[in-house]
Amino acid sequence: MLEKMMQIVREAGEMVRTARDIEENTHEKSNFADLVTKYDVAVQALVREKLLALLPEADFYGEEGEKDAMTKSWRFIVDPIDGTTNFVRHLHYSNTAIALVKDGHVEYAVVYDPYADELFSAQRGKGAFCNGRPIHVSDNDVKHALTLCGSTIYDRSYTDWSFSIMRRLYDLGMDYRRFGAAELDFCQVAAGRCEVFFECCLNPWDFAAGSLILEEAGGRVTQLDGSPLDVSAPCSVFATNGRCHSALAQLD
Ligand code: LIP
Repeated sequence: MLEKMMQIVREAGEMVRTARDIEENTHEKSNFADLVTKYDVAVQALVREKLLALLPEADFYGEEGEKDAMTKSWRFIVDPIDGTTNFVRHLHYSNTAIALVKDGHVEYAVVYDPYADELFSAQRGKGAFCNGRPIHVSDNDVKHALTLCGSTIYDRSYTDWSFSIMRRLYDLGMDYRRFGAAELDFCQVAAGRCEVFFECCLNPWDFAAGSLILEEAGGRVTQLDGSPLDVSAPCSVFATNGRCHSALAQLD
């Protein structure tokens, strides 16, 4: 199953990498910061067709368009282009993310960055990989932690909370970055390149795949109040290399 998901996400990535006339085919969804392009829709259609051919008995829950009622044990959770704004603005930090969930637990995950040609993958209990090579979180402490921030740009009611957490993490750690594609941010922590990623509210397609990859790389993922993630609904995310988690707990 994982190998076939990797083939599908690579095919999706090639559509993203070779996209043309992006700006002309971009529209607003819920507000000016919530964008969708014809490529988001096309990539999701391609991925949906191939994944349901692979596992017809699964639900499909993608960012764009109609979402299946979640009635089955198996469910694909897909972000066809995570980092859509980066994609539209030619800031090459976007990915396609696919998680396969069974009874609410992510069992398989792939996240592919076509610009860097980095395919992150994990199967529960079998470790995390980047292009087939094992990856593991860093052992850096809080003082040496690089934090990746999310800003929940689609709902400005989270702005004060987001910047309050960013300031507290900045004061305790080394520095912060804001890259704009959550699933890839999880993978940077999993690969040991950064130590923390947080966002005050994310949809399941923005965290389901990355959360398994990070856990399988030795990291820890909770909501900001320390409770488990819920892949059936939007929630906050607090993802670390493990060593930094308890030191930074109670950020909510
Ligand atoms: C994006 C996330 C990002 C978040 C944005 C947006 P999209 O996903 O990856 O972390 O801050 O609001 O949700 O919409 O580009 O797939």
